[in-house]
Amino acid sequence: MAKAGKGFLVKGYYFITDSGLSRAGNISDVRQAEAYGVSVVQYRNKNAETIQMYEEALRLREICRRAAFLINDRIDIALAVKADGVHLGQSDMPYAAARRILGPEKIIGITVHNLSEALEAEAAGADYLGVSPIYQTATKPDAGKPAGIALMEGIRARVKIPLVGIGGINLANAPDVIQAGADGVCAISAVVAKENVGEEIRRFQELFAAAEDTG
Ligand code: 3NM
Repeated sequence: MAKAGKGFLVKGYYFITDSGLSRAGNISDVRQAEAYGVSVVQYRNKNAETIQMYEEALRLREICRRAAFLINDRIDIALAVKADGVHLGQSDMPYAAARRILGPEKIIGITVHNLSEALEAEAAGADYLGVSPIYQTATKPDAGKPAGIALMEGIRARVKIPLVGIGGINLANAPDVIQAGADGVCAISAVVAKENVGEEIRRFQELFAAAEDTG
């Protein structure tokens, strides 16, 4: 089981489910993500009924043994299935309230779009930040204007907790995001929509290994 709270490290490819884009379904995709050694699996489902989310999250919880298992937005589902934590956007439950509900051990990640949100989230106690959107994305139509890697660089210079880039990231542009200081990258359409999810994850993990080799 992944360590929660202070010992938690986001590193490399960060997996987020997308049942709309997936070919083989969330269960199969998360099995692949776990098998290929991702540090985080985030269950994100904006359309499902609560009962469907609960039942699917329970199954995914069982699959994620090495990977930290996080739930997007839904603190109630995270508690109900004993997830390792949650990922919260700027219009989800505020960090302090989420922390009171979840207690000190659970992982809480926060999406930020600028430096001031990043500084605020770190000061509040977030375990890691999602920095978004780096590039143009069709996966989240309301993601807003792409910030480019300058946002990652600017936040990296001021923030110590782990940073994950998201939004329009693919195998071609991920090296720039890593170079800008990202500890992890999330790429949904570049992985989940592909035939062989595990193989695409492996390619992303190789980019991180290559970046470490060259310092
Ligand atoms: N959140 P893709 S962008 C889930 O900007 C999500 O906060 C975003 O998908 C944000 O890798 C996004 O296919 C979707 O661009 C990312």
